[in-house]
Amino acid sequence: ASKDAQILAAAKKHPKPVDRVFQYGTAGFRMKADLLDSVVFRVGLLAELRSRKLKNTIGVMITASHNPPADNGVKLVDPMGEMLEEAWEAHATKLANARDEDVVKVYREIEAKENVSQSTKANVIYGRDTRPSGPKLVAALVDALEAVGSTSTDYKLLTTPQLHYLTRCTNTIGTPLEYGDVSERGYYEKLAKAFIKAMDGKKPVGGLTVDCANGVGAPKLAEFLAVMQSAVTLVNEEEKQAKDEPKTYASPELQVKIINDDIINAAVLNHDCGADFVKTKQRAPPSSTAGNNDRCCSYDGDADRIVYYFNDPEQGFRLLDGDRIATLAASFIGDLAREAGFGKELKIGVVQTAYANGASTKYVEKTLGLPVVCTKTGVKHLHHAATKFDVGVYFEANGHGTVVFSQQALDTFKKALADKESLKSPAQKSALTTLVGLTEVINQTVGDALSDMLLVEIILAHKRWTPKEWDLTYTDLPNRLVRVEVANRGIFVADATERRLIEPQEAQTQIDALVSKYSEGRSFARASGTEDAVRVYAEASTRSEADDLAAKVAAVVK
Ligand code: 16G
Ligand code: ZN
Repeated sequence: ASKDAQILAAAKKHPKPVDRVFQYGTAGFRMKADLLDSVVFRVGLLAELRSRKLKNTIGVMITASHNPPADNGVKLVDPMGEMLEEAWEAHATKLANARDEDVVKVYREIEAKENVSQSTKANVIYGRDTRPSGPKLVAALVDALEAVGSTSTDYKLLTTPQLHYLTRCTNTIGTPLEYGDVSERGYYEKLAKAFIKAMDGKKPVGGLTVDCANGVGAPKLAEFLAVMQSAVTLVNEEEKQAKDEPKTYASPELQVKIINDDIINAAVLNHDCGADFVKTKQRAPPSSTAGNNDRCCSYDGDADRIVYYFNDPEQGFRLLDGDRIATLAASFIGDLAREAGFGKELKIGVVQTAYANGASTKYVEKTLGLPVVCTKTGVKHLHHAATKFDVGVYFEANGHGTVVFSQQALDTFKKALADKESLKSPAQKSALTTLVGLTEVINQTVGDALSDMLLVEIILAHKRWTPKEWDLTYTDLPNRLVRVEVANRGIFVADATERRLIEPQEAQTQIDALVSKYSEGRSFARASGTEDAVRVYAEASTRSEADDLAAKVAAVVK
């Protein structure tokens, strides 16, 4: 049969539910899993087009992150491991909403509009989280890929950042931009080896409890820890082979206790645990038995998000969120760069969103002396802005984030380390070694809970800090986030920083008037990109003022 006939026949096996409108949003398509069959099928078609267009491998991830177990979702990963280019989000939406009999027509329209190469063959790789609906949705994806004759690889269970890693590796293997081995094992080994080097003999202060949200992060973290056992030998053998003065690295002795690792009972995924629970409820998962001052962290359901926390005997629960990870990383990398001999020519910057606590922004600008850029909510916006720096640290307060290094910065670091003549002191060499180790520990494609966790562990070990010292670097302004149900969230249009409403003007005028009455007051309202609601954020110098300001601004938008 012709390709068109094959697509049509396959599309009919995955009928679109009538009366449903789908939208490719900030995190792809996401909803109740039983509505997604046709959507995933059509994402498969689009992945094939995108792959032929770019003459590269495209990734597809089936996950609904921190959502409840009955939900699922799907998103596309571009060749270097970035999120799908925005212009193609519209194609995804259009294809997902086409009537079954129009699927071929829309597919051909996109193909023509984008000048998709006819002579290239597509290649798509894919993975999924632990949700029970995953295998059935994968089957829909495979039907699409077979109908259009794309080759593909099923990586089965993966964290979202692993799929991003594998996509980049697939597209760069054997080139100067090679990113790592194209396998899960390669991912663990790369991280483990870099972690050992960056730790450089330092030991973490005490153990770490990791809450894996009963999601895919649990088995993956366990696999990583197993690989780490043998990685010390690997690193030391490589040193012996490559260097005339080989260094002997010690085991970093990372003591991890994994909790919430039940991926068999689907009902417990993200339930009373995980990064989203901890961040929104501002407390540890009830299942945690960690003691006072014990270092803890929580991943989300697909392990692309992480927050740290501990219990302070005097103050109670203390959250160390994305803002804290960003400030910790920026401060440490800034120090290392200076010790390694780099000056102002190495541009280090921090990217945040409007939700970043004002105290963290002030700390970065005033104490660290680094520039801060504010973008719209959503990883792709932050990531994009971060690539404008040589070293771009980006985090959303909710724990999505990573650090990106420009190719030029990477080359400069490696060259400096290789150039023995110019290394002035052992301290400089050690700073450079740590810096290079960090660039390999940190997932350059997207925020990664496992990799971010290793980054934090390296920094705390180097500083010999407990979470208490980390918490003391600055004091958060009291803040409140409220969700407001409105008749039509579409009328709320924010500016590029999402800190102000362009429309309705009247609402912004009222918000300004309210904010001016509070000391260190700041508040904004923005339409959610994932829910039918408006979110109001407020901060002020005291808890009661922050609550009060949030309530008043909520009343303005209501
Ligand atoms: C999505 C975004 C997340 C953002 C959240 C905001 C990605 C991978 N995820 O989950 O970064 O914080 O949306 O949700 O970009 P909201 O628009 O409902 O506030
Ligand atoms: Zn996630």
